[in-house]
Amino acid sequence: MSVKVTFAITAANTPLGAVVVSSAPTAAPDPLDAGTAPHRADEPARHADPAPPVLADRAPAAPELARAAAQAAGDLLAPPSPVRLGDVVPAPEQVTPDPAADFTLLPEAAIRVSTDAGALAVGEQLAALLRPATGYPLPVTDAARPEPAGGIALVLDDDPGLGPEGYRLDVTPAGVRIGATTPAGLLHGVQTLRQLFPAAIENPTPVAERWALPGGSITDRPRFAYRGAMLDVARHFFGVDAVLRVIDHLARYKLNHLHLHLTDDQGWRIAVDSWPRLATVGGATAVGDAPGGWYTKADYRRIVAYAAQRHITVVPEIDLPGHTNAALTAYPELAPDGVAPPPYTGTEVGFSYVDPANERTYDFVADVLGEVAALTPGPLLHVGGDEAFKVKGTAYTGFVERAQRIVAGLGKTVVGWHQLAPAAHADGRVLQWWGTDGADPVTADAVRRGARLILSPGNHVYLDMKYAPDTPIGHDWAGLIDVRRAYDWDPGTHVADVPAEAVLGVEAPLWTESVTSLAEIEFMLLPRLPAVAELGWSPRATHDWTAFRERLAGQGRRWTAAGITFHRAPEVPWPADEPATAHIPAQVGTPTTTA
Ligand code: TNX
Repeated sequence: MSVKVTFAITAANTPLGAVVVSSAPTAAPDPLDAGTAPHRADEPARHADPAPPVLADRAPAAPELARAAAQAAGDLLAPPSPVRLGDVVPAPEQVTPDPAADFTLLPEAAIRVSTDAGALAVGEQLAALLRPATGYPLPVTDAARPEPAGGIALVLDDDPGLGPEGYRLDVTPAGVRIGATTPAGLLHGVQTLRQLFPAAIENPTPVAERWALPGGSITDRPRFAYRGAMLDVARHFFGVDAVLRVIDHLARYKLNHLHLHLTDDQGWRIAVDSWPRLATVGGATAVGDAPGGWYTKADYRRIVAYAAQRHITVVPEIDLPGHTNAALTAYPELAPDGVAPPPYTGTEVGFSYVDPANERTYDFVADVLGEVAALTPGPLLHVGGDEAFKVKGTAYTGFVERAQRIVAGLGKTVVGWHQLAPAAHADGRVLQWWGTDGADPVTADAVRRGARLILSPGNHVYLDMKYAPDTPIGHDWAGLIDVRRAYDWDPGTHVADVPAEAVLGVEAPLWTESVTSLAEIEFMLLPRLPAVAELGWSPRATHDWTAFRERLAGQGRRWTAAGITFHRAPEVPWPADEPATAHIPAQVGTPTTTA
């Protein structure tokens, strides 16, 4: 029995105890502005200087009257919400603050939801988000026409202007109302509402806090229909719980697709009944001799169901014809020479392929894609197609065209990396563009023939790239990607000669050659994933780095309160009172021993 010594990165997942965040503005009150002069609940009301005695022989001057009014109002003034209505990531389409309409959630509040199973499920999710920190019971009830009534109403409305994912959120003294045409829209509204509460709402245990919300209205809907992230579970394997947590991060920023890169040279991660050795043999390895693993069909269904509850569609990828060493170790008959290669635990690419000249290869493709399609309610099936350096010309395009027909025969829409471009068009096909130079005539030509694009420019959204030269993990072949670089590009105009209408949306891939734990996943995703999410969701008119970095800074406290690891990128003005516990440790840690 061999003993492997690995180094476990110590996760910074230590939820802080009772964090009370109260960042109400502390500017000196203007005595003439009695209605808005801020003060904090935990300090005595700021009274103006004692009003001078009113002399009988003259009428009081206006400033004196104002001072007297301010004094009378005194403690009755509620402190304003510590969050501004526009402090949301991704930036909403339209924000209309009403400082006179702040609302405070009280212990007796209820969540009232339209009578609809999907809306009720969103109501339960909202309650689950708010109960831990508030400690309030927040019962969820349904009604034909729910009203806020001092709590929160989630209402399925007939407002076609909002589209399938939009919502309208109103905060008034009577409570909160979120309206949408679908449960997905309600959930996006809920994610906005979550960010409008004080950051302590993320605490896993009750916090003594005034749960104030800024008054006003938000009307919001996405710019692009496809907003995604990819997790490579092949280079390193991540269990179901880690994937579910990543899904939570996607939902928080209104992403609606999770692309799972399920197979590669270093590991095959999904059970296939008709070719069982793919998982049992091909799944046993990972980069650097890290532990392998694979998802049973029940595991995969759990991921799909958890994502679906959050209105996130899973896009499974079986990478073909290259990136297949793990499959070849399990089934050497698919290898061009019929000989099993040794398992591969390095990080090179482009050396392996299933034999495009062997009919058995197409049985394999049809069986695998058939089983994966049957597990996947979403319409998209990703067939990879990248870096098959040894399958050239018509051997490559012929293989891709057959794979595309197999996908169509399963009733799914094919997605592939943009290397698929030279192959014949297939109805509805989607190319995932990961280039680093927007001048790409081959892809532009595929678009003219009908393809649509998901944009994942390697030098902007490859979240396996380092932030800076000293980032402890990650690559730099596509350059360093700091937060600004992840944010400062426009999916609508990025690829030359591709019109915005051909762009389905954006996706941030996380390749995991150097990523070995959930803490490291979070460190690479945050804070760049919200930048990509904003490109996918927010209207271009809101694009503004200076404003974005301020809004993003507010997320840091939330991640800390929730025990989420992130990179304190220096270009983001994180609040000074942020405890510095969220740093990923350098590549040192506690040695753990696995047999
Ligand atoms: C390229 S981009 C790859 C992956 C690697 C990644 C590392 C693409 C479709 N393929 O196989 O993991 O670079 O950054």
